[in-house]
Amino acid sequence: MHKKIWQKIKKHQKIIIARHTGPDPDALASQIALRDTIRETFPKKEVYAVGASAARFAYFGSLNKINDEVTKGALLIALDVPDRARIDGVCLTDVAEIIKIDHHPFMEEYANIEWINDQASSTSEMIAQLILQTKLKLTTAVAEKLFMGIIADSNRFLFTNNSPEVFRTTATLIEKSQLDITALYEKVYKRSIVELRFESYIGTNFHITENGLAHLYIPSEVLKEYKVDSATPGNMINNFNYVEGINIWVIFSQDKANNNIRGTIRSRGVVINDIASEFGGGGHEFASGVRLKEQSDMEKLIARLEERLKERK
Ligand SMILES: [Mn+2]
Repeated sequence: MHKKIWQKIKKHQKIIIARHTGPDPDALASQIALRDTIRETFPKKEVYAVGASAARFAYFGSLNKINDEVTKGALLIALDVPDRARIDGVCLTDVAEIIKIDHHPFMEEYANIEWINDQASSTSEMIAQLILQTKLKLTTAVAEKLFMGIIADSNRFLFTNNSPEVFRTTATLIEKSQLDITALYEKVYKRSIVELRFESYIGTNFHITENGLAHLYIPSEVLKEYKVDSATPGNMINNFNYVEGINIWVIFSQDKANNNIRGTIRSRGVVINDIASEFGGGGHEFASGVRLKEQSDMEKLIARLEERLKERK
């Protein structure tokens, strides 16, 4: 697979690299790292990383704006995105070829080449392997981004997809590029006092059921009061792992701008992505998200998750 993808990269003059909407560190890290390694290896190629930017993760580097002319006849590499609907910033109909590189569970086939490894910790891990197995150049800046992508998506190897392979790949990145891990951790994990206060709010207000389901709805007034936005709860959801008596935890936040409710779900050892997809969402087995129209959908989702916990007993 590495060779096949390398051949395609070699062949195309114009390459567009996209990833999912609402980018997280893994999506951005893999995207910008792949763009930069291709540019480094093939200085004459036109390589673009597209999609909406995220101010909060600006340390990964900036993205490119493209027009329709660029899209025509280009190779599109879509990263970290299992379904075409969530690809950000590019029209699929005009491109010549599509390659998908992803670690989410399979959703639909939309590419000419699909490299899916749902056992990988992150898309960044897959891109690191691609670089290490081909003639793509590994610069320090590229290695730093991939390292940050891996630790963000695996939560410093805390999640379940931690094969010996990911440790080996990460060790190789560190060794080859002499990475200053402490400095990189600071970039990824430094947060504001506002977030700390908001985290306390969530911990204090969680409703916890008998079966170990913690849930909370945060209306926009509360988000305003804490000076955070509707995406913040999703970004801090992993901080509530390893709490005794909590097996599934879900935070809903009102998204006034889009007139809906964002829901972020996590669990420890309980599959939840099938339930998320019943509500039009999706994600990984133990980490999923949804967008809901009404508060009544929220109640229904909570009831389904509660049922799942009861079945387990
Ligand atoms: Mn990912």
